[in-house]
Amino acid sequence: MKPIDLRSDTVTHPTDAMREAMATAEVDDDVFDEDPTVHRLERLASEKLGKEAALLVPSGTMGNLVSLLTHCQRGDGVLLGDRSHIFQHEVGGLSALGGLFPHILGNADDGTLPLASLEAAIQPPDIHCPPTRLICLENTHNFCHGAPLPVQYMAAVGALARRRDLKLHLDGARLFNAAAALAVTPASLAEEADSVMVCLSKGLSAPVGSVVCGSRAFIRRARKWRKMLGGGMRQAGHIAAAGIVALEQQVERLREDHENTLHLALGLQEAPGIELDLARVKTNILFFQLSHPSLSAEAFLSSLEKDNVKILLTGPVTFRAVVHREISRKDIDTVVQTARKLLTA
Ligand code: TLP
Repeated sequence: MKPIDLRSDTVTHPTDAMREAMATAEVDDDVFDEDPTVHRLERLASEKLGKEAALLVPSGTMGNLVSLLTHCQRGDGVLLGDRSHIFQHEVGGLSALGGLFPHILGNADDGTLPLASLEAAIQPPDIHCPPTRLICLENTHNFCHGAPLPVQYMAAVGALARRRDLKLHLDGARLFNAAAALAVTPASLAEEADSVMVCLSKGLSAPVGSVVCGSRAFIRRARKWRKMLGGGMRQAGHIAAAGIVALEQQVERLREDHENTLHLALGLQEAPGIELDLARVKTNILFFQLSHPSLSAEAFLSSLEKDNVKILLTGPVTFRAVVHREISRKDIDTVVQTARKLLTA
């Protein structure tokens, strides 16, 4: 029996339309910048994000790294949230490969970096200090319960960045989820950013790929960093073809995932030992805690798995469940029943 896999929306498989498009894509060598399908995807992505140009990269991690390397020089300071994916889950690539200095600020629970802490963290032009070059935001904010950051906040950080002569990079791995949750366009959320990375391989279900968008000059320089990192791909149109289907056919239905996530939260909050904050459930990511008199977090996790339900344990008693296209309303009901059965036994 196929497991109900809530570990991440990255587990989604390509749709039939994607498989068809990949098989029949017109392709050529993208390192020569001659793949027509990659060009189509990059045009489509840049239009949707309201930027001049775009660059297909193999992963979100590479997209963020390419962007940071393009904005900064060795020794530059980057303002980052302590719960950001770039800080926590990208192997420290910005320091290891880029020689960049991560200046870590506390994320508020809503995923924002308070304007006052950003302002206070900007280093003076002092011989002792790494020059602050870049602010990074994440929208939706994965480890802040998938919080969508509103347009007004993005605009305020953009204004601050311009005033203090900094660049702004947006990790928009799930920017389309944020746009759906806030009922705004993805371009309005990316407007203030000098660069934005969006993933095609998460809720949008493409098998591989992310796109970095920015000005023409920025993307020209980013292309060279991508090559240096080994991300120059040849007949990449086969991958881009699935990405085009993702952007054209999978964006509208993200709302369904958000509704199903709320349904999951409503069901789980009734189970004994589960604690969650319903007010924080805004997109497709649900975090909850377990404090049960007789069942440890590890035992709960492995019992769920025996019952065909996979989720992630992200802290000693903290779980993350991510809803996606391959999770139906019926699956959610099954998960809720299974969890309740295990916790009341
Ligand atoms: N996130 C993955 C894991 O790495 C945690 C997940 O399952 O959520 N930015 C954000 C906000 C992300 O959530 C991720 C992946 C990335 C960047 C990196 O994308 P990939 O996995 O394509 O390198």
